[in-house]
Amino acid sequence: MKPDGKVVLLGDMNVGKTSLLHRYMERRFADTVSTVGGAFYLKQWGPHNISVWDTAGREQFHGLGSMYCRGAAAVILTYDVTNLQSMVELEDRFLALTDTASTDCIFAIVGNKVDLTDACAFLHEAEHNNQSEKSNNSFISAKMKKQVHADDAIALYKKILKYKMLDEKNVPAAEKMCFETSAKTGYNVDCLFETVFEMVVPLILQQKAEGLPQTVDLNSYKTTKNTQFVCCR
Ligand SMILES: Nc1nc2c(ncn2[C@@H]2O[C@H](COP(=O)(O)OP(=O)(O)OP(=O)(O)O)[C@@H](O)[C@H]2O)c(=O)[nH]1
Ligand SMILES: [Mg+2]
Repeated sequence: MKPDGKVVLLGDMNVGKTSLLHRYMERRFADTVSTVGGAFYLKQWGPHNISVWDTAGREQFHGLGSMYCRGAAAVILTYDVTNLQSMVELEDRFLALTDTASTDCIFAIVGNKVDLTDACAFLHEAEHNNQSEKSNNSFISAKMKKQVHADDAIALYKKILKYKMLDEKNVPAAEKMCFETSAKTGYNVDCLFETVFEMVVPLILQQKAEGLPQTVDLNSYKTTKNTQFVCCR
């Protein structure tokens, strides 16, 4: 089955790319091993099949990144809210990899592991799972310092627009495309992927429409041939 569109997760090692994708597709949080190369899931979204690529954040696999991004309809740039360096790397190391993506590529910026810093994300699972013994008190004792804030993600989004020479008026608003998630509790994970898939649909339709003239060319070529055949007889 040929996918209709491609979404790629990029970001430093250990930020939780594999965990986010696993949470969304398998509906759970499991132990992961650091990704080697890349892997993809196929997601059926209405009549479309979207491939969602998980890439390796390790430096040694960096060269593969632009290959995975080739023709991507959306790129999800992921950082860890407890690790400032992971945000710095997005701009320094990962943004340039998206040069091979579609010119209309949609960007989302995701701060993961927010369960470690924000009570609402930590308690998220508790709302949906009565067996959970989580409490606000256990959160307060475990809380970590948030090193990257939502404003920093919005600033990066605006830098990306500049880098891509895109006009803010023609792209989704920064506030809509910057997310804070927890693969561990599931907080905001569905919202992230569903927002991205919704936005990718018009692009898929456009790519399909652009593919149409080729089909027409092929048919007219056949017709010409047939006509010639008739003439020769
Ligand atoms: N607390 C918390 N831990 C998380 C979360 N997401 C991932 N982790 C943990 O962070 C570590 C790295 O997660 P991965 O999903 O393997 O990270 P990755 O970005 O795929 O890393 P690479 O494959 O090396 O690029 C694992 O120990 C996960 O259990 C989260 O939302 N909250
Ligand atoms: Mg991984």
